[in-house]
Amino acid sequence: MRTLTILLAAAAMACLMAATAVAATTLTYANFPPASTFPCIQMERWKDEVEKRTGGALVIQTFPGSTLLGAKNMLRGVQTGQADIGCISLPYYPGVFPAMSALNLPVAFASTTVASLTMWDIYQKYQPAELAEVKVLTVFTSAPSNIMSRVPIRQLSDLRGVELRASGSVLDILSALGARGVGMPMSQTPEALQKGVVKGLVSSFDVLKDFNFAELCRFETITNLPVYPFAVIMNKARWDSLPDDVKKTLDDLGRDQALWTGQYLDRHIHDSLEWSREQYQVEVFTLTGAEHEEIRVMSAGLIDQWKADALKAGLDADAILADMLALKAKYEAEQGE
Ligand code: DTR
Repeated sequence: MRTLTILLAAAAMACLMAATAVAATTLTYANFPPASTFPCIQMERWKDEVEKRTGGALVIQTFPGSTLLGAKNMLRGVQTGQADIGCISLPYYPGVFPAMSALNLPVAFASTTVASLTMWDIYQKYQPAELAEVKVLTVFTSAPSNIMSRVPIRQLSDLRGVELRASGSVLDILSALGARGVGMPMSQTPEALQKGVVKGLVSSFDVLKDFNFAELCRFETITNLPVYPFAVIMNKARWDSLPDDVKKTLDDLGRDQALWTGQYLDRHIHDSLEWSREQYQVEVFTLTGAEHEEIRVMSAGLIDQWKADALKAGLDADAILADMLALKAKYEAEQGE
């Protein structure tokens, strides 16, 4: 009798486990930078929200730090199903995203929250063909880009000949200002800095703390260069296989996640700079009004270049740009910027 009870209990347990296994779908989510950085912090928040909102029907298995896919093979890896979900930084794929790269233009975004919400609305309105082969789950941007370097850049003329790591439009702006821009994804930057291949980098200040770049880069120059747009994309066939209620839950989370990430990063860049001041006594330089104007004039050509490329890709460049600027102004007013 005892044996029978044990057997029955074991059988019941096995059925329960099988039922749970059938009910829960696991999706893999790849990311390229280390777990401590903001693209991965937002990934963990998205995972927690999804698991909560679907009551455990979806389980998200996260892979930070290029353990499943890296910065450059992320797009292809998601399209071919090596990962179900992946996080891409659009400026790492020159020419691939003619519409959404508008967010990388020098239009003086000062807030990540504003830039991320603007990006979400632009994506929703235009649904550009460049992202049609994947499902876009959410989008967000980095904060405005500044210089972090091992040599002091007190004024724009100090940039002459200095090798600085960047990507996308920031690379072009650096060349226009006489610096030597070196293009590479963020995930390769720690090694390039260590080895002295570059003397610094241009990105948002979160990386001072999250990569501990403040230890090597004791000099920070506030330049307010463009933000970098990101998209979280999912394999299309895998998306199509999800039940409608789960799809709706993920769709409902998209804008909320963009807002959450923007607010997180806006807070975090301040914490990171404060931490760097306390931990490493970093020096922070500000430029004069005339120097900011010089940056604006030197980078204005990028907007025309973007327009020409967007037109070539069959896009209504003027409409996208006008909408982006109108949304930026709207969200700035709403956020009290
Ligand atoms: N500024 C972009 C994006 C970026 C900002 N912080 C991080 C952290 C980890 C990866 C990317 C980014 C860049 O320099 O790539």
